Amino acid sequence: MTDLRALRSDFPILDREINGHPLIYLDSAATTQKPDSVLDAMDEYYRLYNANVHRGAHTLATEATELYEGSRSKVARFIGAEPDQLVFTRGTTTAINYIAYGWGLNHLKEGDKILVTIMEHHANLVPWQLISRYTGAELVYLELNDDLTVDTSTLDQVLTDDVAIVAFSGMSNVTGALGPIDVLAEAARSVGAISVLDGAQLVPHTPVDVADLGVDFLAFSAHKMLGPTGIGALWGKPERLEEMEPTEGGGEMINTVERNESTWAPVPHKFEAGTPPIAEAIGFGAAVDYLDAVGMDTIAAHEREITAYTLDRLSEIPDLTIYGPRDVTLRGSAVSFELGDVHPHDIATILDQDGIAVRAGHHCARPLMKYLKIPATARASFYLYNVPEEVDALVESLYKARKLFGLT
Ligand code: 7TS
Repeated sequence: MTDLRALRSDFPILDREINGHPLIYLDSAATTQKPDSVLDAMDEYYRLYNANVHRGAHTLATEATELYEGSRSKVARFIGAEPDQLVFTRGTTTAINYIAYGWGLNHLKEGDKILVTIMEHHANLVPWQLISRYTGAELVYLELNDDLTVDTSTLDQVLTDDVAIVAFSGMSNVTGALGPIDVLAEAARSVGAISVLDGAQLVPHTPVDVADLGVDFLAFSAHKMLGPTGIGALWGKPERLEEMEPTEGGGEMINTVERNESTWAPVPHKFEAGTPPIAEAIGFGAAVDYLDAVGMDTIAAHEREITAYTLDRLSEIPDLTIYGPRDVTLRGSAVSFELGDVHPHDIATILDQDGIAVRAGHHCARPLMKYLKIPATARASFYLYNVPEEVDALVESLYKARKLFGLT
């Protein structure tokens, strides 16, 4: 197995004990832990370079601006993009809302359709529902195959000329299923629709190059890829970003302001109103430096191996149901499961007693839960710092839970 355990010492939180046990952190799909280099970069900014960006002519302001814009270049390069195609946002959710309000509001009309999949996170559903209210557009859904990958065989029926937006996830945060990116990007192009890729669970886990994706927009969050909370990115094709209106107005995003009207700064600044999250942007830059140094191919290989091992080990446990593809080429490293009729929250509580952090709940994907006819799942999710012994501990703890709940 690709052994990245030497990296664990870069993550100070992994030294913690929880309920008398070493922390076993299996909740990286919710948010990842942060290495020293990210924490230090943010600390250093506040200690040495703290100033607002894009304004003052003084030395600190220039240095802070260089760090902030330097991070934009690093994050852009990480996905094969140019810096002026990369907008800093609060995260994936904000990025998708910017597209919905900034592009959708000006382009959608009554009767238009927004094609999504049933496995979307609420972040890629609710903004479209909101925008439908204003425009009279309507959501249409692709459903799932038996292995819980997206069923594209019904595309012919739903892909009509009035589809204006195709919005889909690169990887489900519940089932781990990878999205059919090529098929849906091509489907969007074929009817003149724009494509929006929710990359929250994709960009952290696999090499991504926007030139290969074929989509119009990509959204992702720093905190799911070793960076801080409060920052993420929206990448868009230059012509799409030009077509998009700013969702927020204020300082920084203008060119001229008169009493009754204003003109906008060039992309990407027209989308970054007000003082941006400067320290967070710098932390985001340090996070992609860290990922680059390890290598995204190495990280992807490691996750595939630990996911395969997890699926194998979980399959041994009687009464345990895994929700998601078994084939590791069709999935990422978020593994959802149920144990008999024990409520997933009870599972998570028992695991926590052994120091194991998993998430239980609907994972902000209620339409998917309804489709699967379950209220919730427990979910173990992995990243570069996880090791197979942690999977063994999870399995041992699940056997304990079986006993405790009288499953024999
Ligand atoms: N899209 C997907 C696929 C996600 O998994 C998440 C967050 C989001 C969008 C929203 O990202 P945010 O950074 O703007 O909040 N997913 C999860 C999760 O699975 N558990 O906690 C947050």
